[in-house]
Amino acid sequence: MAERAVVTIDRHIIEEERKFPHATGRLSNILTDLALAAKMIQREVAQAGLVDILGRAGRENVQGEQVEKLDEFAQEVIYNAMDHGGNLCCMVSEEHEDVIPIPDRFPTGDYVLIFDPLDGSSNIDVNVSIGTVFSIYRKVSKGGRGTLQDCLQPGRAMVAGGYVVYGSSTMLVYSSGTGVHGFTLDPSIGEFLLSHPNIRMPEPPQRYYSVNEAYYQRWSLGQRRLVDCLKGMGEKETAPFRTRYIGSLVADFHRTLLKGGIFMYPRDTASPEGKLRLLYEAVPMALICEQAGGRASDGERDILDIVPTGLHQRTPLYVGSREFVDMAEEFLQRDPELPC
Ligand code: FBP
Repeated sequence: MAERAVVTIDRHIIEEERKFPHATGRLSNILTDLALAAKMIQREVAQAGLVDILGRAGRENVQGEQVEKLDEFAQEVIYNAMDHGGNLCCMVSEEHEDVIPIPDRFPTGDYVLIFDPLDGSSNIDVNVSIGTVFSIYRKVSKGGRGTLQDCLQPGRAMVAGGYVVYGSSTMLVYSSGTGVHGFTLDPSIGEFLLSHPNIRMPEPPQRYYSVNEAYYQRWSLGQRRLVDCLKGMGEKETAPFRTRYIGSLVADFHRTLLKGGIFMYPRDTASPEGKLRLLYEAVPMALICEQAGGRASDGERDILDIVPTGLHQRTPLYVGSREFVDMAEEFLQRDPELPC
């Protein structure tokens, strides 16, 4: 019986590139280098309990959070995989305050890489799925080396984006604007193989909502009424939803993408701007979600329309099935005020 065509991520990237007659191959190089970095991070994550890679690195990052050793490892792996290929003009990372320049000894290219090396790091020590998130933009400034201007582009200008989820299996999900494709790492051959071509959010979607309800008292009235409604307790008669919350954005989003529903990280009295970072958490998920037929909003507008003003700016996030994100916006716009 004929073997089903095995499509590695390298082959898929080249086939996608052929759809763009003027492609230089540089974007493909960036995506394949990222896939390599993901394999190296996966190997370390998989044996985290066996080697001295769990726990804190003993320093704080720009967000004021304690940095985990695996955060640092993932940061270094991605930086070293991407700094010398001549494809990038600069990088931005959750772990670095400023724009990361390409070392002078290496040539630069026309793309910007923005990434969260390891998202959900608070779950590392307890063996819960974590992830890497990335987005790629074309350089807009004049001259060789990248500038802040190149890094503060709205999500609509992204040329490719996605994430890696290190879970029961390791999957890389990306889009370069022609649909969403998922690849599962086959450890026996060390290759990401196409396992989920052309991912579309299910219609009708499953009725899942995902939010940290421990912050209920800190939410706006609109947010509280929304969650009450999702639980079938609201003024509007709604068949109750089921809830799922892992506390790891990549894992919560991946479930929402494949099953439908809505993931929310609202703004609240402790984080009036929201907690999640616009550039390297919300925007890449918004691209994947929209490309798969869903929506991503900050409660008022599409995440991909937001023009960033700072590398580490935060945003509320509502992402998932279009009808549920629309519904969330209605509730939020009716009662937006945060409690005093
Ligand atoms: P970092 O680990 O990258 O700082 O990520 C933020 C994050 O862990 C997300 O992955 C997750 O969705 C959220 O924070 C969980 O926050 P909370 O513990 O407040 O629910």
